[in-house]
This record gives sequence, structure tokens and C-alpha cells, in this order.
Amino acid sequence: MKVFIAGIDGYLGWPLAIYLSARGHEVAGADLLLRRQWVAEVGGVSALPIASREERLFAFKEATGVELDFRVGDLTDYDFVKGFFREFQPEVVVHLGQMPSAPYSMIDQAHCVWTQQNNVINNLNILWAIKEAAPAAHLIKLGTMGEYGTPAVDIPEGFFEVEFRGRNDRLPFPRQAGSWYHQSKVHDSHNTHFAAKIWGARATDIMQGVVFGTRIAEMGDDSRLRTRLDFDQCFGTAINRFCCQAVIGHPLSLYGLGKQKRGFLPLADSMQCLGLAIENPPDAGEYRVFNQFENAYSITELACLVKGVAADIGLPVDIKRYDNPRAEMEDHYYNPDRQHLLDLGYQPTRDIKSVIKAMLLDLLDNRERIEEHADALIPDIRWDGGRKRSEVIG
Ligand code: USQ
Repeated sequence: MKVFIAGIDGYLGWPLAIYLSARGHEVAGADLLLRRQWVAEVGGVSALPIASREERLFAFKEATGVELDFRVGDLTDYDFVKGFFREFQPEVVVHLGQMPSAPYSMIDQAHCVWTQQNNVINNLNILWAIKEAAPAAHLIKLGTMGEYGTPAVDIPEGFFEVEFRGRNDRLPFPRQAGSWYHQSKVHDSHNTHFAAKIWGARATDIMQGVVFGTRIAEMGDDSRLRTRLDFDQCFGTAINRFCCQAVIGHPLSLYGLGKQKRGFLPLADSMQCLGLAIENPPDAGEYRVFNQFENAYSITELACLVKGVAADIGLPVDIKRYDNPRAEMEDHYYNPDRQHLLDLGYQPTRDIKSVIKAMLLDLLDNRERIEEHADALIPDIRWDGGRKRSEVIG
């Protein structure tokens, strides 16, 4: 199929291009390379060195024999998006091209407004460009499990049956996001659902959990095909941060009680699930929601897992609790469904320990990059808009 990847330079977008090309799909994509700038802005760096766009294109050609159409462009520029769709005529558009960090969106007014403007407008542009230039295309929109928040009831996949005052309906499950960034994804879900209703757009809204991992098999050992791996307080997600902390002997940083539960999945599983969504499109006018994660874990369980695997390879590491810079529930019920992708054939990675071990080994070769930017590991962005470095509390 002809697949357009918005955000093709990112943590997920770049491996997805490699994964899909290996499965015989024709891939094109766009990126404004902003992730590279945001990480530098918050004092971070990719723990694994990544190739420039030009080097990536060269390596991609060598590995696959295919010239990748990867253009630098702004998804908030409608003419750019529509022009590219008109030329490429995608059958599938995978939208990964957004600002993905909760803490970054909480820094101040400017970061909050920019996040919502960028994310909401670029999703609207993609919806309109599909309508005007590639109306049969299937939009796969990356949303987040964080849209649902942490309600005290089970979380269905997007919709639930409600009985109210003697009447019944199937309604969108309430969204209760926990950051301005997660809120931007809620707005996107509403807009995407609306486009399916009024234009007959076909859309899959992926409520993805927290992704971790450094590689997918299709990258082989070519370091130029590697994806980035962030560990700073904004763009590093929990397990990725824990692994980076482990290789430099920094305590693994639990926020607050450490009992927060989330859905997590390895990078390779994220690719597998997106591949399944691509190869099994919805009907015209259908808006479907997939909860995408391998399993739900508490942050403490994951820190213990990383500590155990690190010990197995000779890396002793402590786990410490830091005062929580976020306003979030630290001890809560969490039981989301994830049946739709299993029904399509998703085979979750069961051996999480070996994914963590592979990450630790990749990171060990680059420990000095993490040491040089270790300051970026300690959070200081507060959910009330202030700045204060978190302290160890236990
Ligand atoms: N946490 C720690 N220690 C850390 C980092 C995080 O205890 O060093 C805790 C946080 O307080 C939170 C949980 O771990 O309770 C997850 O935090 P995270 O930074 O790994 O993930 P989050 O901010 O939720 O965002 C990430 C991605 C985002 C995606 C989301 C999926 O950055 O793009 O949408 O995961 S989900 O979490 O399901 O909403």
C-alpha cells in the first residue's frame, strides 16, 4: 500500500518507515525535524546518536534499494500537506507528527498554546487534505491512552454502552486528560470522529500506551538506521529513562508513590500494531478506536524489572522516590481493554526482560552521552506552571 507517514523523523516514524518498507509498502513522509530542536531546548540529547536526514536517506537506500520521499515540511502549512497528498496519493496516512510531551506542554503559557495550536491545526490540515486530495485514504491517528485519564471503572476501546434514565446509547467514553498535551489529543479525537461522520472519512484512532525500546529487527546492525532514544524529563518516557539512569548508576526516579499504572509496549509491538491497522482498514465513514499496549504495569513494577535486568548484567542500581512534579493520581484503579488489535492478530512480546536487556546493552556503549546531560534527568517542570527541581523523598 502507499503509506504517508507524518512525523517520519521521530522515535516511531523512522522505524515505521523501515518496518513498512520491509513489508513491501511504498512509503513517503514529512517532518519539520522539530523533535531534534525540542530535546536540545530542554537540555537533552538522544542517548543513541542518530543520523542526519541526509544520512538516513542514504542508509535507507542502501538497506532497501528504495529512494525514500522524505520531505522537510510543516504540517500546519496546508498547501504543503495538500500538495504532497495530491502528488503521492496515499492510501493510508499515519499521523505521528505532533508534539508528544506532557511536561513540555506544561512549561508555561507559550508552550501550552503552541502545543495545542500545532497539534490540533496539523490534524485538521491532514483531515482536510485527505478530503480534498486523497478522499479514500485511511487516517491512522496516533492518540494516547492518556486521553482517558484514570477513571475508577474499566476503560473500553473508545465507546461504551450507556443506560441513562431508561434509555440506551453507544457513546464515546469520557476523556479526562492529564496535561495540555494529552488535551490536544482529545481535541484531535473529537475532530477526527466528526470528519468520519460528516465526510465519510475512514479513521483509526490509536490510544497508545507508553512505548519503550531502542530497536526493531528490520534495522539490522546499521547504526544509521537507528531511532532516537530520549531520557530528559520531557521527551524521555518512564522505562527509557529508567534504562538510561541504570547505565550511569543514577537512581531510577519514581514520581510520588510510584503506584501510577499505565499501559506499556515495546517499540517492535508498536510497529506490529500500526502494521495491522494499516493492513486491515475500516470502512468508509467508520471511526474506530484501538487501545494499543502490551500490558498495564505500575511504575514501581517497571523500575524493579529494570533494576533486576541491570543487576543481571552487572549494573547495580537504586530506586528512589522523588516528589511528584505532576498533578496526577498516584494510586488508582486501571483496567483498560485491548481486544481489537488482538482480534487482528497482534502477538504481544512476552519477554519484556529481553527488550530491557537489549536496551541496556545499546545504551552502555553510549553512557557518556547520558552522563554529559544527566542534569536533564531530574524533573523541574511543575503542573502548576512553576519550576522547582524534584527532591528525593524516599
Ligand atoms: N514517571 C515516573 N518517573 C519518571 C517518568 C515518569 O514515575 O522518571 C511516571 C509519571 O509520573 C507517569 C508515568 O510514569 O505517571 C508515565 O509517564 P511518562 O513520562 O512515561 O509518560 P507520559 O507523560 O504519560 O507520556 C508518554 C508519551 C506520550 C504518550 C503517553 C502515553 O510521552 O506521548 O501519549 O506516554 S500514556 O502514558 O498512556 O498517556
